[in-house]
Amino acid sequence: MDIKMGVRTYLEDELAKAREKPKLRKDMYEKMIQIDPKAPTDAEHRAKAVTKPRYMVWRETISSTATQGFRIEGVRRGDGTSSKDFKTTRTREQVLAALNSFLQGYSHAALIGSSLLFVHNDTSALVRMIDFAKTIPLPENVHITHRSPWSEGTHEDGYLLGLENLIDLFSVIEKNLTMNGEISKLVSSSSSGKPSGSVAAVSPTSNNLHVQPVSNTSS
Ligand code: I3P
Repeated sequence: MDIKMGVRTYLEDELAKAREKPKLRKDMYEKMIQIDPKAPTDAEHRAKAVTKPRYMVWRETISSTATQGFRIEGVRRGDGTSSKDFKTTRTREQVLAALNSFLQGYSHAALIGSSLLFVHNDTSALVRMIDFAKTIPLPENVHITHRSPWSEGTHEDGYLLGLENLIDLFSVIEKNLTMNGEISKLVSSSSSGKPSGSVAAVSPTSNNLHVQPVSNTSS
């Protein structure tokens, strides 16, 4: 599962450049009307094109990016099926359903940990930070919280907001597991020597959580 972090997915520089030199994108207009034919303005319908920032800002608001600080980009399941159909997965309930569909009966593998890449099989799970193409140093004397709302010029990215919301959602999954008694089942089956997931090692609140960058391309 690939989760794109942050309350926005474009650099402030990209916005500024696009404002100086607006470039009309027909492909983005097409992607827009496939999801919501009413989304483009009359002028955009006439041009059959939109600018990239217009598309990106709209894209953040139809997904969970703008409100929750992350969005699911794609999932590939153990049975080989995959889905990229998460563009309008926006509410907490919709995201939770998508996370559950990734865990697919192996919800004891729930853990948290730029994009986050989540991988699990039936006994173990990991999370890696990936995709640092848009990771750049902050301008001098600019400080951000990674939590405050973004407005142009603040450079806030919402990364921690997204991470906290994700941890919160995985805690819901974990709580449901405890209520269903699945954790005690797992613990007893692992202590009886049968192969099983180690709940302690995969809990989102566990100290054993492994989150680390796998690329050194960030600047
Ligand atoms: C794409 C997505 C990518 C963006 C790409 C968009 O939209 O926002 O992040 O690439 O722009 O088309 P979608 O996921 O809805 O298909 P960058 O992050 O590299 O800007 P592009 O078409 O200009 O590559």
